[in-house]
Amino acid sequence: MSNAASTAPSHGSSRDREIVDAKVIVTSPGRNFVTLKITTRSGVHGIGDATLNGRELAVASYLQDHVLPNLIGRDAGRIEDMWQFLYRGAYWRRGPVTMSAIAAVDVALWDILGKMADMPLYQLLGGRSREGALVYGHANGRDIAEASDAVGRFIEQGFLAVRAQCGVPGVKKAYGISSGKGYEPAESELPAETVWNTARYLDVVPQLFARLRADHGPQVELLHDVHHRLSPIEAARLARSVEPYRLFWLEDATPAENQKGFELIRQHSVTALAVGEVFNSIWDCKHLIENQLIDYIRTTIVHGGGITHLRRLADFAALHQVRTGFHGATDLSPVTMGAALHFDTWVPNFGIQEYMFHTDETDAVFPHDYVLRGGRLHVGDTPGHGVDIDEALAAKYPYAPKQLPVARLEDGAMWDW
Ligand code: GCO
Ligand code: MG
Repeated sequence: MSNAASTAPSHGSSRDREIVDAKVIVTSPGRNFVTLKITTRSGVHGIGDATLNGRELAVASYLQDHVLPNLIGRDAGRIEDMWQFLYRGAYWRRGPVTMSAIAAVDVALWDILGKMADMPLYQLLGGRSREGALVYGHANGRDIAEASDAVGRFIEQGFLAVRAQCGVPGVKKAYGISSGKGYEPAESELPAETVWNTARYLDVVPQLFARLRADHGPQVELLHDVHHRLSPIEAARLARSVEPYRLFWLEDATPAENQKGFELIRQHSVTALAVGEVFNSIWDCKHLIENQLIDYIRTTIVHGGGITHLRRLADFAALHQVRTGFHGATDLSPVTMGAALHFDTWVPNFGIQEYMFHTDETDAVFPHDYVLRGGRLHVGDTPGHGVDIDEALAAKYPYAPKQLPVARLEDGAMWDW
């Protein structure tokens, strides 16, 4: 753009960068997404994802009612100041709703900055550290044999890393098992009720991974998500029992409110641990990182206050040899995926990126330029984060309330989901 004709819009002055419009777009092309679109006086727009699965309208209202009035008239180029204004200035800090709203603004402003600079986001962050971001796909099956077939299909498609989940004998609806066309946990207006049995689960998981190594060999990276279901000592037992199968990581092995629990797991096992998809800030993982109780931090851009905050978190993690492993389920929109991939392309202590395919409807509403090649996702060179929203198409998919399931024990008591 530096040699563009003189008629090209100027972005040089704070007047050109003034935010003149900001709106929240709620759409449901297969599942619900909340998107923020910010436009400057010089006509550049940026978008940010604000989706919080099952609680979408809380973030939409936070943005609409409490953030948008503050944006109009401000300089879109003051990204750091905007972050501090929304975080410190709100008085009420942290929490998933607040941090998702802040993330949406932050990502939209980085997108605008990239477009104004005519540079892809990874370039603004400091340039490429790698050619593509290693991703893992989701294989699941009602039993071990089906899960192994599913892993095989991912390997055939070129995936180098696969997360594997299988049904638990005697448990009707285990975590992560699809009911047909792909896994999407928020399927009903009111939460589906599932029943959990820890003992049966602890028996089946080592058998699953023994079978996966026997069927698929030592090369493929294998991952597993416990989804916060175990007590610390149960998690320690599981982590130890899967050691022979060298998992890339064991995720959310125990709820992280009690961070001491991770010390117990560490005392008993050398299986790598990942945690953090439900965290919102560096303060949620500070203890885990500085005590080297985890190996991968999963907090991602949309729920962790955007690029501005995640950059700080990743740098802090790097000091302690903790690598990134961003959450990337289908409830994170392609906007988050695009922004995350630029981040992954730059961040020196990258580990892996979760990747689930969005539906064709979602991909059409959010045109993007990242592509999967050889088990890695590659970002394009479109200025900004490379993802846009087709507002006319988005309007065709009205919001449909959906909540995540809940888990109960066999005696009916509530359990962790
Ligand atoms: C994962 C996650 C998801 C979450 C979902 C919640 O590791 O991908 O655990 O499946 O449950 O993103 O909204
Ligand atoms: Mg998870």
